[in-house]
Amino acid sequence: MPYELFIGARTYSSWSLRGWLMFDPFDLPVKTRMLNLYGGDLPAELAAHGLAPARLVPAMRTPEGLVLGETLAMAEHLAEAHPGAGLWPAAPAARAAARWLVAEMHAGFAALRAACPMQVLGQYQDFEVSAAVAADLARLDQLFAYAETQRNADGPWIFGTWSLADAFYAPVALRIAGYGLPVSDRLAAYTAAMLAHPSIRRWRALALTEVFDAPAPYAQPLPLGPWPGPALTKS
Ligand SMILES: N[C@@H](CCC(=O)N[C@@H](CS)C(=O)NCC(=O)O)C(=O)O
Repeated sequence: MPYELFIGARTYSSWSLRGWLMFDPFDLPVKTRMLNLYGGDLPAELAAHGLAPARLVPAMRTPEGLVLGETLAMAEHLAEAHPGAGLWPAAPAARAAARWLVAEMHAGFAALRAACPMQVLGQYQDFEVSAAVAADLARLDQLFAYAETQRNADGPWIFGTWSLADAFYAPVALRIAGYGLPVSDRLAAYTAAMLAHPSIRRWRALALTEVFDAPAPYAQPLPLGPWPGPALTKS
């Protein structure tokens, strides 16, 4: 039995995407199961699949039957179980910095998350960036600049090669894309790399098959333009 990963709507569920990005880019086999994020009683649905006390998505079950219902625990468990898969950066300083960034993502960026719910349908036009969102974007750039000083490898990802840090920051890149947020060259390049990543493209292709009852979740009162190609993010 491979890992089982229980997720919500691919179109909107940023945490589900984080969970999936702990598997797919590392070639860790996983069976993905879709739950109804908007059914009204997610904890009961999770319990019906034997996942109590998990109450949010993603949740996962390991091949040994261990249930985990928080992304940080999932990340650490997978890194421990697959030491050769490179989930965390190999060098201790980079690994510690990656844990810092992941923890700050897990706990922070409240303004950006609230103002720009993740969606992969298109790019909202004319989104007005509040001071709080601008401050979150500035903090993001500061953290990425710091990560660059801890890198041991070249590449487009936060620590050079893809790591769990990128799994946690991917939804932020998709928010930059989905709302046309004005960002530094560093963040624009990261967003472009993320839009081109095969796992992200696969995730979005499946998201586009999803159908939701009207009104669509998280719809913004703004025109929705096409999903940006890598060259279309603003800087
Ligand atoms: N801290 C959790 C966050 C998970 C989370 O907020 N998931 C959302 C979907 S993106 C959810 O399950 N929402 C359903 C609800 O709040 O009832 C983690 O790291 O796994």
